[in-house]
Amino acid sequence: MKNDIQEVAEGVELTDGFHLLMEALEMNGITNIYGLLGIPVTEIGRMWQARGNKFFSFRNEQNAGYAASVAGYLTKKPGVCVTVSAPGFLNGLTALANATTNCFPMILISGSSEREIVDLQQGDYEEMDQLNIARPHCKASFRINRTEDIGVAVVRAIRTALSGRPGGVYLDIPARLFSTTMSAEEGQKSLFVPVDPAPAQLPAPSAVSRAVELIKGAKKPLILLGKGAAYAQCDADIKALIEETGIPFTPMSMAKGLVSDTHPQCAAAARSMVLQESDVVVLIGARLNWLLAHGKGKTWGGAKKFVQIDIQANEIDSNVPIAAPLIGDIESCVNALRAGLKGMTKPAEWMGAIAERATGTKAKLATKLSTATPVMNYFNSLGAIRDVLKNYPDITLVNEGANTLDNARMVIDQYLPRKRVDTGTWGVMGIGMGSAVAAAVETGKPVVAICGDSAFGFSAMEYETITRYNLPVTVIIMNNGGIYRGDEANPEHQVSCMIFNPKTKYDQFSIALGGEGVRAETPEELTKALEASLKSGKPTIIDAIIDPAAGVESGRIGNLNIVSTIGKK
Ligand code: OXT
Ligand code: ADP
Ligand code: MG
Repeated sequence: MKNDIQEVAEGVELTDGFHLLMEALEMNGITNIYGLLGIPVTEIGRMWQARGNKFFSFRNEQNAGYAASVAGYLTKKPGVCVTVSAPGFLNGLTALANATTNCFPMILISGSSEREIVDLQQGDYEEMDQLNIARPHCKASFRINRTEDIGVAVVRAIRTALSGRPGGVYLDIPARLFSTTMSAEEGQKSLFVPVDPAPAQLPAPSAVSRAVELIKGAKKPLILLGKGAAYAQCDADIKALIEETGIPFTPMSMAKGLVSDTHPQCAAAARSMVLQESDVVVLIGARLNWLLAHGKGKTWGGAKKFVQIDIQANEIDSNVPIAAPLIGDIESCVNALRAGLKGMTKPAEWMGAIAERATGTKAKLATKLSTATPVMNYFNSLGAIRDVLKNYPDITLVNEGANTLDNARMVIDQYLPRKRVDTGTWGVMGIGMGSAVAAAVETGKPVVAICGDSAFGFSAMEYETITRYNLPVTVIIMNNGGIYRGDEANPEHQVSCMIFNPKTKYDQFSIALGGEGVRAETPEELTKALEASLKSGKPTIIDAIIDPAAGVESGRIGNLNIVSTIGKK
């Protein structure tokens, strides 16, 4: 192969693929890599660290990938994950697909086998046609074949991940390229930084006027904030739009805190009412997918019109007709709306009705949160957690599970933008520990992960990653002994497929992996343990013992669970 030939004169200083890749990443502001090392990428980790950068080494690539994707979401720069070939690549691919689904910018870099062997299927070490396997699961799948192309490939990956709708990019590097050499001077010249990789995209003036007219004519307008709005990092503009127009808003789960859950215009506690009764809904960075019942049916009540702000033009009309599409970046669209809506009459009566409903719902919830039970349930345990977390508005909350997810989302207020990371668009279990690592690393602040016991199991071994890097992460495991519930009866001579070993002690697991471990059986014990953990900043698992009968099948999405039409046979 051409690459193998050293084409430079003797005495000329050389560089190689490893160094060019690292220099290209560094030049583009990447300082943290999440990954798992082995043939052929091991040297990247060692050299990356030796150069003063951070390599966060995981126990399974899937979790490293989740960490990279969350880093991308939190920083608006692509998170980078490095894996070995075939099996490592496939583990990482789940996370790359998840990043793309969630619109998080991420780059998965995998070492791969040599083309001549893969293409003839001659059985190389960890042989796999990774480039083509990755293709349907991300925005773009690129291979680098020549050292002089590394600079352009990295830039292309960054621009693809960030521009338009953000997402995942796969970068395939055949093993031999890492050690292929070229002139250091020429190599240096081949590296560069892209100009404006996520350019502003201004909405058309006619589209803005159409949306403005619709909103001005509404009697019961509603703003619905999605995680695209949180990602956009134009928090002050969105808050200003809400306050200047007086329109109530409700957040999707990861948009909680973009404008505080305690803001007087927050309609989260009257969610079903506002979805049903509103007449014009302004979607900002939220898709009308399953999480929003596809914009139709009884969730949405009577006739209504949608204004939809999104950067991806073909998202419009994906499920129902959109009366006023606003295609552009959220910051530009929101500010264009603000200009057009200046002086608009605030929907005071509508806001008043919502506030009344929300006050009633909150009072009902407050009673549940303070009602003691012989064994903790989701409400009194989460109530205790909520009261502690009020004093720590800038911790990141990571949340996964079914009942654990749905109830924590309902009970725990968020006060600041991008402080909640959860199972996202796919409702995927296993994002917990990877997300916790990334949130702690990227924000430099403490993290609390509230995980169902099933959910935690998907990434449990990464708790060792957390203790190894001594990250300020508190993991609260809502231990009800099973998926959804822990009280399912065993069939004859078998263990139920929905339950776990009731002897499992997650506090002891933490101690075994070098962290602190506390068992909490009452809300008071939970409060004490959480406060102590947050004060100490030490990695801690709190094993919160929850009544095995407290949960419901599939949490709040039981309607999606398919059951046999003819019953058990
Ligand atoms: O208005 P109404 O009356 O409707 O009330 C709403 C609000 O008004 C009110 N609210 C409030 N009240 C008072 N005060 C305040 N402040 C307040 N705020 C809100 O609360 C309600 C609810 O509000 P919400 O949450 O906003 O609205 P709602 O209607 O729930 O929203 C709808 C949705 C769809 C947007 C929302 O429900 C949502 O985001 N859902 C996401 C659900 C999800 O993704 N679930 C995870 C998947 S479940 C399943 O797939 C699981 N698996 C299978 C599996 C998966 N997922 N992945 C992989 C890789 N493998 C397998 C597994 C294995 S879950 C699972 C494990 C489960 O076991 P665990 O042990 O981990 O967990 P436990 O269940 O705890 O045992
Ligand atoms: P949620 O699950 O919170 O409802 P979604 O992930 O469904 O949110 O929707 C996010 C939407 O935001 C996607 O359609 C994506 O194209 C869009 N988006 C992401 N970033 C921007 C941006 N900067 N400007 C405009 N739209 C964006
Ligand atoms: Mg459980």
